[in-house]
Amino acid sequence: GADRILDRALAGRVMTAADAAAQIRPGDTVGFSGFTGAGYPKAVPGALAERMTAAHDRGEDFRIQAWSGASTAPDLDGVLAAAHGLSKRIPYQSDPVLRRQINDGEVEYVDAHLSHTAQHSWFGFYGPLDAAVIEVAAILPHGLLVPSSSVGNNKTWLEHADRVVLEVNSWQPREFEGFHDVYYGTRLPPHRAPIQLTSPMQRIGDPYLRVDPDRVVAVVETNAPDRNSPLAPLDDHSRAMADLLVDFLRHEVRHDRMPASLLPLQSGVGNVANAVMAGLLESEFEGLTSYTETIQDGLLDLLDAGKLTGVSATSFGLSPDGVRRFNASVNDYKGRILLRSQEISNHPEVVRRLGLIAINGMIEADIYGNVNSTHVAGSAIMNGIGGSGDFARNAYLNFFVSPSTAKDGAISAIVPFASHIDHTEHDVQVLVTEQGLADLRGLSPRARARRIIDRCAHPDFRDRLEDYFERAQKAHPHALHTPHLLDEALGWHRSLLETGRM
Ligand code: 0RQ
Repeated sequence: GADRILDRALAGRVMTAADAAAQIRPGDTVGFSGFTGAGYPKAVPGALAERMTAAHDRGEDFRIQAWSGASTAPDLDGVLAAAHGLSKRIPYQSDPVLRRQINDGEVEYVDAHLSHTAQHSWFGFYGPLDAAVIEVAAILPHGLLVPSSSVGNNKTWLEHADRVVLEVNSWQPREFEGFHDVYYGTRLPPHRAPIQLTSPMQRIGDPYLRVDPDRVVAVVETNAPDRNSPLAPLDDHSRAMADLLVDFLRHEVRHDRMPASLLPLQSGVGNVANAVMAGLLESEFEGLTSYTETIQDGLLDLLDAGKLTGVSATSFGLSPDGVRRFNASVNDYKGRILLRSQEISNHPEVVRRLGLIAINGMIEADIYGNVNSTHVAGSAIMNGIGGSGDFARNAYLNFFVSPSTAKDGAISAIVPFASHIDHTEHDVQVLVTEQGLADLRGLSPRARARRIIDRCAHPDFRDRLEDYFERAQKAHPHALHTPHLLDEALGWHRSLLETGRM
């Protein structure tokens, strides 16, 4: 559309996706936009994948390193992986084809805290960034860009990359102008200053991203939707976990550990997180705020109901129905939704200051409260740590939630020893399964074990956990702080690998 590219020089650099993809060379490191399936480039990755396949057919090597905000979509991670075009991927993914290649050893994956990527890139820990491919909603004069449905690491990639390719997606609402707050005050140590953000909806930056127009080598026009995945209908387990969690928040308010309007909420992506938002919708809570990563349908519901006064995030993660609702009333949401860079949405300093309530999923927890968010049986990656560490470690109060079993009851989510640890026992406060809620605050390891086994384990596995715990205490009477039977601690996972069951 005519209102999408308002810079004369950059309008002159419009070209096809195929021509733009030719700007990316074998061996390049490329920073892509995209976070939870929102705001990723829709056309250039596919055109690049075709060039990679053609090069491979000629017997030439053509692979790149890809950095992003977080997960993208089949049109980006999926096509590049299918073309065997990725050598390394940072910092989060959830694509089935890419996951298989990582687990097959074909692609190197650096699974990093999402608040760390931008600074680690600036510190030079990852090496130079050759190119950036960034989706925007519009290009304004003088190198100002209206961001798209996610901000992610775009500010950093735009500043850092030698060559910039912009995709202007006219499917994204032009009304996005004014929805973003891009903070340009970050500095590198030893010159850092405090981030002056003291309430979730406070603006501390600019509504626009900036780019040096001289570095923009291509502009591509697109009109394509984000990857908007439908949400599964709420099942009994999600509802049960949501009820437990909301009831626990009531308990915290009654004990004066939280105001009646709670503290800013952060929730991970997925059905349980969405169920918790649905639980809050049905509850008496009002005047809620959210400082989170991703805006799912449940947060829109809370905004629509007037129970949530505002939400700060770095991306959308809406269902097709959620997108329709949002697009139909974009202007009504202006001022109540802010998208920031992920270095700010997930910033440990800000998370600690605001005192978040952090709610995230897990794969498994052990009886002492160590949490595994990322690996199956210790070795195979599922998605990645994402923002869960940024939030949980620094929150006022954190929850890790999961059904007590996986794969139709074959696997226990509560195990003697976690096969991989993303969140240590020191960082984990409340565990929730459909069986119950274990408040671990202020408990010693053995008290935690009793509570986790009693409250959270599935009845099919409870006796065996109990038995492990009792025998571990008898076996080492002078090592009773965190009793373990080292030969058996990972036996449940060995059994999973050998028999498909724990
Ligand atoms: O796999 O579909 O093949 O059966 O894991 O599990 O129960 O559908 O739950 O979608 O909430 O995902 C931890 C992976 C949970 C997610 C995790 C298998 C299970 C299924 C998904 P199938 P569910 P969810 C901010 C927060 C890390 C990032 C994060 C995650 C699949 O929450 O990636 O927190 N978290 N980000 O069968 C073997 C077990 C299992 C298991 C589940 N114990 N053993 N497989 N599964 N438990 C957001 C961002 O950072 C963007």
